[in-house]
Amino acid sequence: MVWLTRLFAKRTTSRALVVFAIAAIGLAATAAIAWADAPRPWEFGMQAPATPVKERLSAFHDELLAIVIFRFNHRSHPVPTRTSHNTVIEMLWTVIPVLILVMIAIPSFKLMYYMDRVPNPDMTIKVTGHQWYWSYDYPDQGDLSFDSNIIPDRDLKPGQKRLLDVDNPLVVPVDTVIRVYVTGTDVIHSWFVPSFGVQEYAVVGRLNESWMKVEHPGVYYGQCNQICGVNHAFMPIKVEAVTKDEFQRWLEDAKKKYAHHDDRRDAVRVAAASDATGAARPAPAGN
Ligand SMILES: [Cu+2]
Repeated sequence: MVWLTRLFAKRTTSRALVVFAIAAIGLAATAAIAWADAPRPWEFGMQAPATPVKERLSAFHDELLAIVIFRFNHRSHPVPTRTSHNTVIEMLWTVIPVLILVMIAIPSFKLMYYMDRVPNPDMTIKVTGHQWYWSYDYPDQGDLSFDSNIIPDRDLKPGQKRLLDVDNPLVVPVDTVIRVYVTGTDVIHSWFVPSFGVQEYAVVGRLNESWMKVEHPGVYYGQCNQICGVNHAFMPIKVEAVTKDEFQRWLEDAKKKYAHHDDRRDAVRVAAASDATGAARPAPAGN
């Protein structure tokens, strides 16, 4: 192989001779090894292909190599291009992405802080995730609390949304800054209401905080979006945003309606895991 190295080193050697020599060596090597191959001392080129894939890989490599030999040699390119080790280009492709990232980071951080800081909350709601329903507490509204369960398919009334409507929706007043505490009692859930931009993990033993200020009365739906068990898909969230007057009226009724629910806090209920639609869920005890 030393003679080959010298051959390359000689500037006067014709390219055609070099290519012919390489091809001859390649052919000879392929013929000699008889369909078995392993790395060899002074190996020149790739190992012989033994599969259709490797045949194509080798052929592609050889095509490119031929182009490189004919196109990019010292006679065709006496002065090499400086597309590598080009200080200007390297500066640009470092600095421009940094500037782009900074441009993204500034509004991104502003938004993260806006989401994170509760601006002088008018009221607080505590959301608790359970396998597989939510419960809602209004600690500063006379400790009102109740469970919110999916409406099974068989009980759906016209107009109610399958897998989204619940028996007792969360009711909140509009134009009110509401601090939302989120926690859990069994596994990790996540209270996710897309229209509110609120998505908060419900973790046992932790009190996570988010906030919302609903601007328009209406009904908003969400879902648990942390895989939390067999009925993960059947613990939807329904929020009714009402005017402040309507909210006060609802509060009066709700305090009576949910008054007997105080024993619920210690209750651990396991939903019927056998029914994938949630239809066979037993009615929560105490309702
Ligand atoms: Cu969940």
